Amino acid sequence: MSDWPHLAAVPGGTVEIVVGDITGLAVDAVVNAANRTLLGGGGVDGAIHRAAGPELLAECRTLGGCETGEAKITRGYRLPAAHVIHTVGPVWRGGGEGEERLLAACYGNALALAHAHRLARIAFPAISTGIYGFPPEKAAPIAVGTVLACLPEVVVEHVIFCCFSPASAELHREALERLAR
Ligand code: AR6
Repeated sequence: MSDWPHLAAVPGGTVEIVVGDITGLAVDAVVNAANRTLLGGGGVDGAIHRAAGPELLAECRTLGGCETGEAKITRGYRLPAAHVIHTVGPVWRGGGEGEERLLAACYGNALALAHAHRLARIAFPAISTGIYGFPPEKAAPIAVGTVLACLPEVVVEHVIFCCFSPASAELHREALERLAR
């Protein structure tokens, strides 16, 4: 039997950890780990643009890019998710250039935008831990800790960490078990 999904009740809502492809999730918003152009790329960004179709890129062209740590919202087009919240994670440069603060800002700003749009269910990938090289074992507690801190303050009530591998999911579960007590 699979260890996943893993579901936990926390102050302000519920947190779920799944292993899979975020483009298949029928939530109010999926978060995209984009770059500052917002014009597509590889990894989860490429997968989201492929699944959403060319209308997503057309809307992204109107947004004027996005700074690292900030977030912008579009419709989801052909995705099962209603919206995409695009955020730009930091490139890992050894940890001395504000990478941890910027990664936390991605999660916090994505949740604030979801709150402003009255969205209840949102799914995050493990931002920055692929092409941008953020060590996954450092990223998971920042992701989980920021979500736990924000959840009581926002209308968002269900957060899914959509991990691409069981190893990534395990890191998120360990962080959740440690930080949610
Ligand atoms: N569903 C869920 N997670 C995924 C998927 C998917 N379909 N595909 C990959 N991941 P990355 P970054 C995981 O590289 O590090 C792009 O070119 C992946 O295993 O997608 O923030 C952008 O345009 C990893 O755990 O994003 C930027 O230029 C996590 O998603 C740059 O990459 C993030 O990996 C952003 O790099």
